[in-house]
Amino acid sequence: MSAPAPDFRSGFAALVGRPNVGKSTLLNALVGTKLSIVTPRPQTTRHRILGVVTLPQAQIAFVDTPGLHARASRALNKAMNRTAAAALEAADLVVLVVEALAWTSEDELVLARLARSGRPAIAAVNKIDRVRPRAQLLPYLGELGARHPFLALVPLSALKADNVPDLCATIAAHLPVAPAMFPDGELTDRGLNFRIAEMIREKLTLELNQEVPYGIAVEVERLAEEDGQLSVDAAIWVDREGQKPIVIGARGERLKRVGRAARLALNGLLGRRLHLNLWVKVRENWADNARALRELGVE
Ligand SMILES: Nc1nc2c(ncn2[C@@H]2O[C@H](COP(=O)(O)OP(=O)(O)O)[C@@H](O)[C@H]2O)c(=O)[nH]1
Ligand SMILES: [Mg+2]
Repeated sequence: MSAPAPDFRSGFAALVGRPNVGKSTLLNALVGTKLSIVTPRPQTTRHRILGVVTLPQAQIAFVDTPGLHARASRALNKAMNRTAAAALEAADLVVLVVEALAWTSEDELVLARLARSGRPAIAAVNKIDRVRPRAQLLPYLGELGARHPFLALVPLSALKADNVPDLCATIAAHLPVAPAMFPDGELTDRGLNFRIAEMIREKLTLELNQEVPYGIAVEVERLAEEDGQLSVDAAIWVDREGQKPIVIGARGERLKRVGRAARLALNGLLGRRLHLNLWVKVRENWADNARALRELGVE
């Protein structure tokens, strides 16, 4: 291996923004693999997710965060806001993710947090695939630039992986000169149990109606090598007895669909065959209970 370049740059870049602007989709596009789960529902991301991009001249440790949101009344939502705020404070650089042509009071709230942190910031203007003609973006970019002294405004589409390398290059140029923090090829600090649990939660969230997903947590209880495949027992925690039949579905059909979808996605992602056993368990009001949150890994 050659010696690191003397002007190699590295640091943490936090992806912050209101729920649903595409932070997790962007993290996955940046890293080139699915590390963070994505659904059309706000507040899908509950944890801090690290995704490392190593370039010839720089290493960027991206941190995907739960969306900062107003009206956080449950313990779970408060913990999610704390996680996002902590990542923002610890970052060398902040990437504020916004949705092209949209600006809401929740964006305003996140920007206020960012301004208070005093961190250097870049704005990633996401979902430009929806903007036709593209010239419509210009006044929006002008207004955004007037709201805060961003180092740069980068229009992109995380979904179509359009202009994502430009964001990397712009961030890299603004990181401190420092050696790499992670070995080349290391993409995340999250282990297999976490990634399996999250994939199950994604498939479940996609299946469920409006109300239930916020009361769902998934925990891998056993993971073992058996006959050349991974055998996984996972618990799906609901916070009320009444949600159990909703998750299981008539004759267990819904749970079967979730298991099948998660298994197929994980087969592709991990390049391994796996066998999934899912159980639905009740833990009353876990989302309001600080101890239960810690036990379920929500920091
Ligand atoms: N059209 C379009 N949709 C996107 C784009 N990026 C994300 N989305 C969608 O926006 C929704 C929320 O995405 P997600 O990454 O979970 O947002 P987060 O809550 O900020 O992490 C999902 O339905 C994504 O497919 C994009 O570039 N274009
Ligand atoms: Mg997310």
